[in-house]
Amino acid sequence: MHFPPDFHFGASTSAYQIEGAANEDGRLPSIWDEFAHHSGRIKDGSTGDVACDHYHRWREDVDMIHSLGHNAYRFSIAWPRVIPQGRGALNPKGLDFYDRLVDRLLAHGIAPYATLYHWDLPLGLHAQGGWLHRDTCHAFADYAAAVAQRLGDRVYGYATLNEPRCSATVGYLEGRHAPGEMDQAKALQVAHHLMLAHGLGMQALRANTRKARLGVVLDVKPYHAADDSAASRQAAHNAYGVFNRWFMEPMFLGHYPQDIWDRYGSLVPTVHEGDLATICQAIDSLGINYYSRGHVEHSASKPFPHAADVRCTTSSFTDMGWEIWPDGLREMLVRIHQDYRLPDIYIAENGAAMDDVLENGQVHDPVRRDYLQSHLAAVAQARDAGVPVSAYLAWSLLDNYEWGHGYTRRFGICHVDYASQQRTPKSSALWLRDFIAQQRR
Ligand code: IFM
Repeated sequence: MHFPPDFHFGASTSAYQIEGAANEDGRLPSIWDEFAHHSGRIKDGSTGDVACDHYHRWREDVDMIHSLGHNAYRFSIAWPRVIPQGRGALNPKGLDFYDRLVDRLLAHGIAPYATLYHWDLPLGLHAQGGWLHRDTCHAFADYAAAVAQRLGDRVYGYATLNEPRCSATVGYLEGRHAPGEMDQAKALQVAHHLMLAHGLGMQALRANTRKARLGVVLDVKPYHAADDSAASRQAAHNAYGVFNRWFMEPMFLGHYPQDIWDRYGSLVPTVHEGDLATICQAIDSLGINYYSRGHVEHSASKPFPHAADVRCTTSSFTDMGWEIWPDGLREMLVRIHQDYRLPDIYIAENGAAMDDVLENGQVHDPVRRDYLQSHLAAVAQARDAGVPVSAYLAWSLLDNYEWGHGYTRRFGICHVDYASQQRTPKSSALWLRDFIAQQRR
């Protein structure tokens, strides 16, 4: 494996999952505060009120990132910290926090990658319709402009949204994430509005930056048929369309995938004239989040895309129950490059939840180390095949609040003892540090 000297290696986090300080310095609640406190749907009943207390420990956290040899760090900005009601008055203390964070990263030679929306919609906006309402897209663009005016080109890469598929599907169809709805038509309308917010947000970022790299972060997955039947192959094709093409084609080609649109029938979203042109903005860089593949068979009893998961008996799985399938990362990189010819792609998230144990001040996590190594190899193979991949950011820097799973899943390359807030780099983090150093030689 060989990566060029300017390749970025680092790790990712998101605001609600690590910051804590939920009621400090003018921050108001987001849909996740409400959901975590009141839905009864968080596995351990926990909230992000304290999380990793990063809001108070950000200096030490940046120093730790530096000590691990990373030259990039991806974090998200909490909209309810910066514009607590979602629209209107800016909260200077909120922006100050990210301003200081960015400066410290830069002082350590770490490129800041900032995501503007990682699922924490201000509750005030949700009360007015939230993502079901077109106005929220314009509020997002105003927020994007405010952030870019303050942080400007000190941020290396801005992403408008993290995983709009997940916000829309898990939040509005499956009900496992905030705001906990279960309605396919609403999920598709929300997806459309998220993409519209991305387009308007891109315009706002473009108008307020000169050299920062602008784009979006999408979760991606290849789908493989579990058997050779035509029905299962069709289910895999359709599932790929629902998961990936539904978002990539509007954003990169300016239209919805017609085959999938037709299959949704009366559930399709309301699309205004000009929306798709707004959504399809030229981006500088696409972030992809890759964890696993889909392995499916046809199931007539399931709603479209009629695909049922099949557990592959020869595979290994993470603590999330996700199949470890590194070649899917190479496959997706090559396919996205062939289909859309984007100028740059980076891995914005990739990692594994494991049942880690802190023993004698150490965490030995060889399965996670192998996971990182095999996925880095997949990135190197994609680069060798001509795909322009510029960065690999592991998910996550820290064990953190894993949404509906609360604190029961550990994704960090650094262990967090939530009682003492002590951070301990796991053996995978030390392996990655040495791997990066070896690449730099
Ligand atoms: O923790 C999440 C993250 O917030 C978004 N991508 C997937 C991760 C693991 O589930």
